[in-house]
Amino acid sequence: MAKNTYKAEDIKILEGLDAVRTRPGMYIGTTSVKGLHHILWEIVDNAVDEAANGYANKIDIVIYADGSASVEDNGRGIPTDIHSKAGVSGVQVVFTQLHAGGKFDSDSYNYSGGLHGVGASVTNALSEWLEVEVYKNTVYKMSFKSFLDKETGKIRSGVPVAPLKDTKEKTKKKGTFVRFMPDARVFETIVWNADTIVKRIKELAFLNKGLEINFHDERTNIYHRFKYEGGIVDFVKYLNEGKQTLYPEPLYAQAEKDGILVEFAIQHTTAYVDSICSYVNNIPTGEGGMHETGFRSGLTRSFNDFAREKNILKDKDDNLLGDDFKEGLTAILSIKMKNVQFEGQTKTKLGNPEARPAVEYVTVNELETLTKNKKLSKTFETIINKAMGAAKVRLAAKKAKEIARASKSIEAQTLVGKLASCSGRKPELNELFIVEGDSAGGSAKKARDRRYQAILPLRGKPLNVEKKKLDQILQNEEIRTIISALGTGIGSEFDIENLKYHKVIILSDADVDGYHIRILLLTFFFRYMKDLINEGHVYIGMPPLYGVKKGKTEEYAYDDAELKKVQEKVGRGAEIQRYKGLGEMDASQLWETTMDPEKRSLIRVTIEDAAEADRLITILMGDEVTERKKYIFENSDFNREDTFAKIKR
Ligand code: 1YM
Repeated sequence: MAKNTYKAEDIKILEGLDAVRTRPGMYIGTTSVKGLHHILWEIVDNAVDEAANGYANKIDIVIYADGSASVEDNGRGIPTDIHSKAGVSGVQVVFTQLHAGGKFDSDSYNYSGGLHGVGASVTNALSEWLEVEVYKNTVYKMSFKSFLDKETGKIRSGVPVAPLKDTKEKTKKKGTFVRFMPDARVFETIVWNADTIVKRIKELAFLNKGLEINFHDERTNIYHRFKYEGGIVDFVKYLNEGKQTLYPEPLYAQAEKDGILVEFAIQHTTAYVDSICSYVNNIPTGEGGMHETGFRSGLTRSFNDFAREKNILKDKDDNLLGDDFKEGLTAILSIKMKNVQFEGQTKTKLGNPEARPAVEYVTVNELETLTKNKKLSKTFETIINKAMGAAKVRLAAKKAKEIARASKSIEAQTLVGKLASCSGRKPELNELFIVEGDSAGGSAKKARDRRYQAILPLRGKPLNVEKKKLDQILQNEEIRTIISALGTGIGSEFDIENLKYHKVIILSDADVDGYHIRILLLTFFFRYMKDLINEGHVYIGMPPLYGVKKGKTEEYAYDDAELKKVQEKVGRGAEIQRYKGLGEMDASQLWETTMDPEKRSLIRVTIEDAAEADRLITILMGDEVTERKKYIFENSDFNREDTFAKIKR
C-alpha cells in the first residue's frame, strides 16, 4: 500500500495550467454539464483514493447556494511540506502542476484513477477560484484565483493568491477540504445536477465498503448519507431489490493476482436478463473489456467444473455456456490495477490484456474455495439448475431456428406425407383437419368437402409422447407437414399473413393416446406458433361419444347426460353404440357428427388452454416417472368433457 511518509520530492512536475484553460476538451472531454461534473470527480477521486488506501473513511460533499462545490475527507491531508525541486508546498504542486502527484509514479501510488487521473490541477485550472484547507494539528490554507492578464489579454487561472499558510489555528480534524467555483466562461452550464452527483457517490460508497459519503445540497437543503459495510455485496442486493432471488446471500470473493486486485459479488434471480456491472479503479466500464471477459470465462469454468464434480452434468453432456449462467445474473466486478488503458467508443472498455487471465484466475480459484463451503452447496446447485433450464430453452430455440429454416425449404418442396389439400384458394374459408389415425383419416378424406377442407392424418401412434423431447417432435414428419401445410413458418419466422387455413381443427380420440396427441399439438402450437392460438385459429373437434340407432334414424350424444336425453327421445329398443375412436365411424357418420359446419361443435382453443397443455407436457414427457404415472392414473377417465376440462382448467 501507499507509503505512510510522503516526500514532496515524489511529485513529478509535467506541465502548466494554461494548456488546460485553452483546450479544456483535451483534459475533461467536454465542457458540457458532463465536463462540469468531471472537475468535481477529480477532487472526489483524490479523497476516495485516500480512503481506498486506508487513511480516510469519510467524505463530505457540499453544493453551495452560490454554485460552488466542496469536498472534504478525513485522511492524511495533502502534503504541506516544501517540494524540493519545485520549491513550493505539496498543496501548491498538486493544484498547479498538471499530472502532479505521486499518483503518476507507479512506485509511490497504488492505483490511479485512469480517466479521472488528470488530477486536481485541472479542476483548479477550470475554476474561477479554489480554496484548500489541510488539517494536520493546525489548519493550513491556500487559495487560487483566475484573473485577466493585462499584458497578454488572456485569462490566467489557478494562480496562487499566496503560498500555503499555516494559520496556527489548532484543529482536532485530519484531512483535506477543497472548495471551488467552476468557471462560467469555460462551461456551457455551471448548474450542478444533484441526481448525477447522488447516483455517483452512492456507487462509490458501494464500491468502497465502509466509506461514508455525505452529500448536502444547500440549494434545496437536501441531505444524503451513504455507507455500506457490505460493499459490493450490498450493491448486488440493492440491484436485486424487488426481484426474486434464487438464494439469499450473494456469493462474494476478493483476491489479488499479479498486482491486480479483484473483487466480485454475484446473485441470481428468477429474471431472464442479466446485469453485470464492471469497474476498474472505481470507474464503470460499460463496454466491458479484458477484466469482464476473464470474469465471464471464470464463472463458466467454475460452475461447469462444479456441475461435473457433483454429477449434475454427466460425461456425455456438453458444457453449459456462459450465456446459460448469465440468465438472471446480477454481478458486480470491481478491479484495481495500475496503468489502465481504456478503449472503445466511449472509452469505457478495459484494454489491458493482463487483466483477463488475472481476473479469470481469481474467479476460478475463489469460487472453487467457496464450493468447498458446505453451507453454499445448495446455492451452487441452484445456479447450475437455473443454467440447465436456460440451456434447455437455448437448445429448443436453436432447433426452432433450424426447423424454421427447414420449414422454408419444406414449403418450397411439394408436400410429402399424406396431406389431402383442398382446392379452394381462400385461406379464411379453408380448414385443416389434423386427424388421429389412418382409418379415421381415410373416412375424413372421403367425407370432407374437398373445396375447403384439407385432411392430414396422423399415424396410429404417431408420436411416443412420453419419450420424445420437443426438438425430436419437431423432426417428426407429420409435424413438419403441419408446418409446411400452414405456410406460416415457425418461431421468429412465424408470419400469420401466410396462413393457408384459418381453422386448424384437431380431431383425436377421447382416450389416453388421443389426449396425448392433443396436448402435444397444443404445446407445439404454443411454443412455435403462439399467434395461431392468440388469433383464434386453433380448434378441437368434438366427435360424439355415443351413437343411438333405431330403425333408420341415428342420433348422437356427446356426453352421458345427452345420451339420457336421446334415449328418452328415441324410446325403447334403440341400439346404443359407444364410439371408442373416430375410426369406428364411417365417412357419413364422421361428416354428420364432426365435420359438417352446420352440425358439428368445435371448441376454440385459448392461450390459457395451450399454456396449461405446455405445463402438462412437462409432466407427461418429463423424467419424473412417478409424477407422470400419478397424473395419468388420476386422469384416466378420458371421456370428452373431462379431458378437455383438464386442459381448460
Ligand atoms: C478533498 C480532496 O485530495 N485528499 C488527499 C490527497 C492526497 C493525499 C491525501 C496524500 C497522498 C499521498 C501522501 C500519497 C494527495 N496527495 C498527492 C500528492 N481530498 C484529497 N489526501 N500524502 C497525502 O499519495 O503518497 C496527490 S493527492 F501528490 F501530493 F502526493
